Amino acid sequence: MLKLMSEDLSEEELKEIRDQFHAIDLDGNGRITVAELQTAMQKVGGGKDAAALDKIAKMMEAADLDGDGELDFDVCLHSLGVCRSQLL
Ligand SMILES: [Ca+2]
Ligand SMILES: [Ca+2]
Repeated sequence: MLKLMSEDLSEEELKEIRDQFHAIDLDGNGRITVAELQTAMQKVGGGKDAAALDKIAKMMEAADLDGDGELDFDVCLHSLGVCRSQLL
């Protein structure tokens, strides 16, 4: 999984994203829920209002390809950058 996703990322970039993933994954189960994502965005200054939180939920929904309500690390590789650029 990581090998596939890391093809166009440097080791450094991958490490940075993995660190961010772990920072967002509050209960440390290796998957990110919409609540964890919203909490993380608020911490870094995003998700200031209901509209922003709704936007996070919508992006989460769009990124959650298998529809189980949680994001795996490989999905987050793609979505973290998008979330940050839109919300910060
Ligand atoms: Ca989690
Ligand atoms: Ca999922």
